This record gives sequence, structure tokens and C-alpha cells, in this order.
Amino acid sequence: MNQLGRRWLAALAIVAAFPIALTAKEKPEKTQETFKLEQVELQNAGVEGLLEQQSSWLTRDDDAQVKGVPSSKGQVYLFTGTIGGRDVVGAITVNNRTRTLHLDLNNNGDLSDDPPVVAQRVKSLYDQGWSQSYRFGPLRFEESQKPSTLSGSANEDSAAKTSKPNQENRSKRGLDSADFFVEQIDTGYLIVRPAVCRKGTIRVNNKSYMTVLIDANFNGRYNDIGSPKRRGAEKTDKSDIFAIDRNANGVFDFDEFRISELQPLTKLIQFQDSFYTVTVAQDGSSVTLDSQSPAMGKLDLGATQADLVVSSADTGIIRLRCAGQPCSLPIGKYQLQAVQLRAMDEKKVEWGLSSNVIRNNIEIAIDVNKPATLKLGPPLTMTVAERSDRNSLSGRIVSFNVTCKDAAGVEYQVGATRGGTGNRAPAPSVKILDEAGAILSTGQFEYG
Ligand SMILES: [Ca+2]
Ligand SMILES: [Ca+2]
Ligand SMILES: [Ca+2]
Repeated sequence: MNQLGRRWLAALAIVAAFPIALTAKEKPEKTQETFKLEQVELQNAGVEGLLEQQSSWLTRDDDAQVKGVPSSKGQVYLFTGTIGGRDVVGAITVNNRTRTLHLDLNNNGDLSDDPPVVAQRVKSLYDQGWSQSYRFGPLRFEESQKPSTLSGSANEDSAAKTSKPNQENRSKRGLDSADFFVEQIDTGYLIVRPAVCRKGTIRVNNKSYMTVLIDANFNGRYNDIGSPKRRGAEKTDKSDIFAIDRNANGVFDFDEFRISELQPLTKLIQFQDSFYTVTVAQDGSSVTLDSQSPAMGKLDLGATQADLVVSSADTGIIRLRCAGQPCSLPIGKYQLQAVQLRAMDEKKVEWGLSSNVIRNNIEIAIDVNKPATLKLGPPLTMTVAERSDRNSLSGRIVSFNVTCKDAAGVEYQVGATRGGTGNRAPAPSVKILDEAGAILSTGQFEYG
């Protein structure tokens, strides 16, 4: 072999060695860690405000089909809804100042065999702030079991099933995981929420994050897996909730995409750019995170640069930054949840354009063999849509708004952010021209 040939071989050897070294370094060390969670009353867990959006509601339904509606000298209101996958019916009677709830806890379509529960006036924290509400409970669905009896003998199981919920005994021995409260703020609906949850701290890469588990389907177990829902999609509540204070700001809130830190429990989660399988003890006393390296595929946005939020039933919510070249995602089928387009101007200032709630179902299938493509970004189409017309004393007012859609049909907030710091560019203005192009009127949009 001549000298040139040897040099080539040496170069090849270096090139071949590098990817191996890089892969070995990038791959996170396989770790498994279990964190203990304590039972706390849900109202002390700091999740109430966000949970309202994900909690179960019963709505006023005076035509509900149900037997055994209590008779009352005062008013009787009927309510129906779905709680943890069950169709539930209930009635509230109002006599003078006493409100009483009859909820079909044994799901037989008959309220005459359910114990009446008298309301207490309490202060509750919901999205709008503190308010006075009527609280009923704690209550429990008849088929829900205490975690302590789940792994117990058959005798214990049947004892748990046949024992009627007894409010007085319950308050003496304390709340447990299958208990829930019903709250009424308004006559139009009832809010149903667990009485307790599990709270603790997980540690990832030497940093602590507050975490909460919620038995959101009210069956007394904390390990029911679900899948994240698209924002604006109808929620189902057959799974439990795993909340992590991802931005470590001490409260459960939303990220910049308005994605809640309360998410349905999924088998896998992305956290701090790594993946973990999540194993929850049935009684919620612990959560185990196990670092994973799932098989990855590629998503190709072409030249478009964007931050994306996608979700799947297996992986939960995934955030990824695509910088003009294909980016990596675990193999799977995803729904697009949110987009922020990014672009650099000639002065190297970054501009961003954030998506509105994505109402159309945009699916992304990632497989090993070839990159999936998604045509996000330009060309953007602006559409002026007349919203409503109304008459005022000064004449007829026509109101309209502008929507901005990209090539994939994703709708964006009109008005870009500049410098990546959330500074909004000047709000768009409007000019109304006549057929000859003369300006008839100019103005600003009412909502920016
Ligand atoms: Ca009943
Ligand atoms: Ca559950
Ligand atoms: Ca937070």
C-alpha cells in the first residue's frame, strides 16, 4: 500500500471511531430511581386551579332518565355527565338554605338507594380565583376499592364491595384514595374532584421537581394509563394524571405553548431532553423513572425552523426544536399540538410566530426507514373573515378578523414576536380601500 492509501485508511479509521464515541457519550446512563409520594388532601396540593380544566363535570339536565328522584318542598335539579368513564346521574334538592345531593353511586339508575349528602359552604380555589362553593362529600363509587384491599384476599374484597359508603365513619378514619368531593358554584353544573392525591419530589440530573399523582378516573388506583388530548379536543377522563412542575417554579402552570403541567399518565415521558418509562405503584405511594433510549426516526420540516409540541399515547407530550435539518423523534404516531415558527432577519434578530389551538388533526408517523415530512411554515395565507355585524346608534358596524394559515393548515396568531423574548411586533393595522384604491378608512384591530 502506498503512503496516500495509508493516510486514507487512517482518516477512515478516525471517522469510523468518532460516531461510536459520540453515540456512547450521548446515550444517557441507564438509571432507575424510585421516588416516594405522600398522600395529601387535593386542596393542599396546588393543582386545583389547573385540575378544573381536567376535572369531571355534571351538567344540569332536567330531563334526565332516572328513578327515585327525591321529593322536596323546594327545588329539585337533575344533573348528568361522565365521571371516569361512568355515566352518572344525580339530583340536588334545595330546601330553605339546605342543599342535599343524591348521587347514583351504585350506578343502577335509581337515586332512592343512595345516601343523601348535605352540603357544606367552603372556599374553593379555581381558575378564576377563590370562590364560595357548596361541597358534598366525601363520596365513593360503589365499585371503587381502597388500595389496601386491591391486593388483599377475596374476603376483604367482597367486604369492601358490600360495605355501604358511610360518611360519618369516613371522616373519622380520614380520607382515602377512592373518595371524592362534588362541588357546586353555580346551579348549572357540578364539579367532581378527588378528595386526596399523592405528592412528592422527583430528582432528575441533581435537580428536584415537585410532582403529583391524581386518581382522575376515581377508581382508587393511581396507575391508569391514558393519552394526551389535543388542546380543544373533547376530554376523556379514563386515565390518571401525573403532574410535574417542569419549569421548577414551585407552581403547576402552563408552558409557553399553553401546555399544562398536568398530563394524563403515560408509559413514557420526555423530561429534560431524555426519555423515561414511568411506573406508578397502584396505591400511588411511589413513582419509578427508568431512563430509556427508544428507537428513533426523523422528522423533516425542510428549511423551516420551528419549535414543536407533539404527542402520542405511548410517549406523552414531546417538545422538539427543528433547526433547518431533520430532527429526531421516537418511532410512533403523533398528533401535532403546537408550533412556533422561527426565522432570522438580515440583522440576525429572531422572529417567532405561534400557532393558535390546532383544530385540524395533523398526524405525523415516524418510522425507522425514512424521515417523515411536514410542510409547516411559508407560504402563509392571510384571510379576512367577517365575524359579525351589529348596529349601533352611529350606524352599522362590520367587524372582521384576520387569520393566518401556513402550508400545513396550521393557524397562527397574527402578530409575530421579535428577539425570542416575547416582544410583539407592532400590531397589524387595517386600511379600507375603495375600488379605485383610495383609502376610505384606517384603523387598528380591537384585540391587537
Ligand atoms: Ca343508585
Ligand atoms: Ca385511577
Ligand atoms: Ca411550573
